[in-house]
Order: sequence, then C-alpha cells, then structure tokens
Amino acid sequence: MPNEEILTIALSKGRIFEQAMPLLQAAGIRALDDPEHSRKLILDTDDVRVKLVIIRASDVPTYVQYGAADLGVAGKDVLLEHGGDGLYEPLDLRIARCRLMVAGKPGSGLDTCIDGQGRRRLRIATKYVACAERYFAAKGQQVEIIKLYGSMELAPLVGLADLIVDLVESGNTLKANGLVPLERICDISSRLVVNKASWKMKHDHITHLLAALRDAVEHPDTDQPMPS
Ligand code: PRT
Ligand code: MG
Repeated sequence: MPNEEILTIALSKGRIFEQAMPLLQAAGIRALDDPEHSRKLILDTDDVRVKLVIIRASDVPTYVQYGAADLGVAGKDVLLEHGGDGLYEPLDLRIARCRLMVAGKPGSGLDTCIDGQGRRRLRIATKYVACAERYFAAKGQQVEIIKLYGSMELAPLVGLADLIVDLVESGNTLKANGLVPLERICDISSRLVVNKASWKMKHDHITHLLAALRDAVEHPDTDQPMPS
C-alpha cells in the first residue's frame, strides 16, 4: 500500500492509550494488540490504513513534528513544554484531564522566602520549566527554577525547593506527602496533534478521521449499548 494511504498515530501507553482507545474505536479504529501486554512499538489496527506507534508521552510532539507520525495524542502540558512547532492542534479530546498547579507545604509563602540568609527568591522544582517560567514571569515574580524529571513532591520535603509545579488530578499524591495545592496555573487535557505536511498530503484521510473523533468527543455515549 502506498505510504500516503497509511496514517500513523503516536500514543503513549497508560492513561492516554486507555482513554484514547474508546474515541478511536468510535471512529472505527481498534488496536490489534494491547501495548500493556505486548512489546511491539508499532501496532496494527483493524483498519489496514491506520497504524499506532507507542512512545513516551513527552516524545509524541517530536515524532509528529518531524513527520515520523502523522498524528498524535499528547497532554497539553507536554505541548506547552514542546512549544508546538510543526504541529496543528485541531481537537481537544477531553481525556487524561488534570490541573497544572503550584503546590507546597501548608502555609508556604508564594512571594518570597525568608530564611537564615534573609529574603531570597523562591525556588521552584518542576518538570514543567517553560510553563513555570511563563507563569511566574506573568506575575512579575523572579523565581529560581530547578528542573527535575520526576517525584517533584519530594523537593519541598528535603529542602531542595520551596514550591513545586506539577500535575494534580485527585490531589492524593500531594496529600500523601503532606503538601497542599496553592495556585492553579491551567487546566490540562489531551489534544489531537497533526503534522503540518501530513495535513496537506493526507488531507482527506485526516479530515475524515478528525470529524469522526470530534463526533466521538462531543457525543461520548452514542456507541454504548442502550440500557434494556
Ligand atoms: O510516565 P512517563 O515519564 O513515561 O511520562 P508521563 O508521566 O508524561 O506519562 P503519563 O502516561 O503518566 O501521563 C501522560 C499525560 O497524562 C500527562 O502528560 C498529562 O497530560 C496527563 N495526566 C492526567 C497526568 C495526570 N492526569 C496525573 N495525575 N499525568 C500525570 N499525573 C501524575 C502527576 O504528575 C502526579 O505525580 O499523577 C500524580 C498526581 O495524581 P493525583 O491523582 O494523586 O493528584
Ligand atoms: Mg507518569
């Protein structure tokens, strides 16, 4: 089959795969393997014209930007950090929802910190460096950002940072570590992203899929069996 007839969709396993599959299914696309039980990175679907590639959540925009995948599903947090070059973002899939928040120990100051050395800038530990920089700059606040790759909740507990910027869903992870949410930066959900060249080259196929996905997002229950 000529390559232009095949659409490749980049997805991460875990919550995005689990929550995107019902939407893809409503659009007529079913994966032939479960990425949780298979080591395959390229999954066939029951539509011979669609393949899924399974990659790290934070790599999805890069694969789509360079055209290694035509489409992808990525969290808005990941897209904000990536910057969105080379991508269209035509649809909010309304899945994997959470909030990007500033959090810290109860009673943490949000402006400056006073310690043994006097007043100093707040230190913010986060994986979301671009979002955190933008947020504090917009408030006119100078902060020191410390880049981490995970377990941000630990940073205030061991004195690495005063505050963290992280995703919060139920709030249980913060609570379990004695932290509290302090300020909401933005709401997060996953978006469909499309490579700009694919959008032109495979326009009909992509528009068709996009319309079916939009319908599935807007009418989430139409595929469910009616209660008897
Ligand atoms: O795990 P990996 O390093 O491979 O990548 P990832 O963590 O980016 O992937 P994954 O699958 O964990 O998350 C993919 C996307 O899901 C993220 O980019 C978000 O857009 C979205 N999402 C939705 C979340 C959450 N909810 C979420 N709760 N991503 C992460 N979390 C984490 C959060 O970082 C914190 O550690 O869950 C914890 C908080 O959850 P609560 O319920 O305790 O508040
Ligand atoms: Mg994770």
